[in-house]
Amino acid sequence: MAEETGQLQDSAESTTVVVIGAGPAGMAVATLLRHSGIDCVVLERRSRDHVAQRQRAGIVETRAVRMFDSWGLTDRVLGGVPYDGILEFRVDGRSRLVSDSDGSDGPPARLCPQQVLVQKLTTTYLEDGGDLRFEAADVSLHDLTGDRPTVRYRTADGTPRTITCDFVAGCDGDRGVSRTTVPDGALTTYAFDHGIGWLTVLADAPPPAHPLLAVSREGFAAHFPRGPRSSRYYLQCPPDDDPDAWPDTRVWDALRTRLGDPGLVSGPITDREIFRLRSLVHDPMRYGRLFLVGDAAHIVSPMGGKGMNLALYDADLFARAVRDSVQGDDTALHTYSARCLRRVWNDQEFSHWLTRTLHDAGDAEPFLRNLARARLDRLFTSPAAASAFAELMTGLDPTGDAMAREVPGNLSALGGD
Ligand code: RFL
Repeated sequence: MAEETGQLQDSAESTTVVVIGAGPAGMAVATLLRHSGIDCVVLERRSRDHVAQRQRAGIVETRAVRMFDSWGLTDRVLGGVPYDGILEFRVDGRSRLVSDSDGSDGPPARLCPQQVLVQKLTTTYLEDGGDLRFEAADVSLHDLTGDRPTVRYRTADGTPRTITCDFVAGCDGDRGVSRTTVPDGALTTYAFDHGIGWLTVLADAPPPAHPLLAVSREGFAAHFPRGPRSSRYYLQCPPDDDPDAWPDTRVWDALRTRLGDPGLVSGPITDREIFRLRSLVHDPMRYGRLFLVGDAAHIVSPMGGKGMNLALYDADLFARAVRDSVQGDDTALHTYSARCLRRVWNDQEFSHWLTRTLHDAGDAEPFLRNLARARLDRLFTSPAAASAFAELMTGLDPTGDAMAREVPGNLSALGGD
């Protein structure tokens, strides 16, 4: 490739897949492709440091761990520690432990913060000779419905670059360029706003014994581990609330009240923001040779911990589909969107159910509050309900799994691929 600088002429490179975005979706796609011996180039608009520090999810679910296992990559890409599958619900201060262990053999979920997963995927990809370009500006996608799409961008020093490829993986999140390049009308968007806000706080404070979800009349709260000395907390609040209205003392007072734990140990708060609980699905997850992966195609409210895990699911299906295509079989590329969307809707339903249950059980009007508390009661007392919950938490539920066998006679109801 020519080593131009400044505004000198751009000469096109060629690869099999250009991956836009180096978050969990992009780095999983790139690592799996590279592991399959398939060329790709990853373009990320931010710096390596910025991407490596972005803290969000904390648990790689059982299904995703086993997915990496099936690629022989578990030891290289997963950090953290195995998760014992125990989740604590605290309702008005009363504790109930629910196990999401499915009783099957095979590795369990991992307490692995999102930034640790991204760092390890990045290291693995680079060790395997991967091509990853940070601070790629003005990325634009062209000829997506032709045989050889083109991706243009500028390097940090302003040099224009062009890459032609067979496929583009749009892994650039909800606000990236990939999906917005798709012409109006080509995708259908399904959106839902829960009308709920969460103040989320990261702190250097002791993690809980188990991930903890708390219901109270003061509103929902949660406490999750994010490392040996780090925790993420959530506090329900109005969606348009102001983070400045939550000084440290108010945060810790509200957590102690809602978690029913007057002795909760505080620590320095390192990050705080307010976001709306919302859900989005874009259908199909493909336009020509552009394939949308992860948050670029769907947003799930964080309740249930599915967003990052869905990104890993999409990445696995996409990498396998490209691998097949390189060997002359395009079937999996054609079914990619339908197969992903089936799990996406399954996980959206779970997340929606859990969101409604845990918020309504606290401060909803009396009828809805009693319905939500009846759902929790069933979860705590019925082994069948607990088992269904465990299936969904682990991601091992067959309902949304493209590989699962259909129930005979139920194909049309399930909207098969
Ligand atoms: P990401 O992580 O947003 O990464 C997209 C990457 O693309 C880059 N990018 C571009 N690069 C080049 N050119 C452009 N024009 C670009 N535009 C963007 C960005 O810089 C970035 O590096 O999307 P991805 O990879 O699809 O991963 C999705 C996950 O990040 C997301 O689903 C989760 O974080 C959601 N989520 C959670 N998921 C879980 O599974 N469990 C959890 O417990 C969990 N907690 C959370 C969460 C999301 C949260 N936020 C964002 C509200 C907690 C929070 C607070």
